[in-house]
Amino acid sequence: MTSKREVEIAVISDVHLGTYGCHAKELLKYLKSIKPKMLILNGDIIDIWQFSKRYWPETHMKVVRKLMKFVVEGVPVYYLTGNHDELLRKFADMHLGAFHLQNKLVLEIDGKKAWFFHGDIFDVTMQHSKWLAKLGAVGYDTLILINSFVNWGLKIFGREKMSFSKKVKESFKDAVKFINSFEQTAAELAVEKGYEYVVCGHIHQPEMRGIETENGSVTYLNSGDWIENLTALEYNNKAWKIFKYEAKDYETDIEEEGILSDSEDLHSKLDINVLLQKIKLEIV
Ligand SMILES: [Mn+2]
Repeated sequence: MTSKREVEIAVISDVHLGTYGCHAKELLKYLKSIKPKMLILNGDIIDIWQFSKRYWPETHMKVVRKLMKFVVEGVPVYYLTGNHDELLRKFADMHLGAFHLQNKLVLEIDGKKAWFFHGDIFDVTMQHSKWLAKLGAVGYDTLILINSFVNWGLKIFGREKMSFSKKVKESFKDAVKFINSFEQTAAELAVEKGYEYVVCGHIHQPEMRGIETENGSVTYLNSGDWIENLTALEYNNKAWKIFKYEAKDYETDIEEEGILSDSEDLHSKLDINVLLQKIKLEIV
């Protein structure tokens, strides 16, 4: 096997494990091909919304195991919550060894402030009260609370939750409009807060571009998804890029068999005791 590619920061989002659309095998190949110094999972990794016990293939479990392996090896892994895994929000700010469960993350990367969050808060705020999303005084966690409250309210009145995929189906023109205003809202909020990078997921639209706002400019990034685009964001040598998974790059490298044998290896090494021991070591 060829040596693993070193990546300073890798960001993935919208994997939707537990759904038919998820390209778990491809993601597994990608994760096995890199050696990240830090891994950011920017929301909707496990699809708890659509989760059914009937659909949980072995490859999906292998992705979870691979992520756990990074944690055991001491790679900082940030699991940022999304709307399809919003049940995890009540456990936010939980830290277990190298594993961190949070709603958002702010990092200083080579002197520049980067703001990571999934981005679903804009669904409700953009539709019902755009000013709310832009209100700098309201913290991100407060917005999440308001969002859950609005969704709860919608449910009470028999209306469905805000869902982006639904919007796409409704009309392509609306989707383009939605993506544009999503990116613009994220950029405006980030400029207001003094961040140089704003990194989202949620809209399944990989992107990397500078956005000008009235009050300044910001680099907007989106890690895309593992349903259609099969993309990740990678930061190396002071620059971001969008990684796109191409089947041809992986054909000879790790075939089915490789994945299987490696996972058997994982079975033996990655029992819960090893994990607990590791966590204990970190605490001591
Ligand atoms: Mn989402």
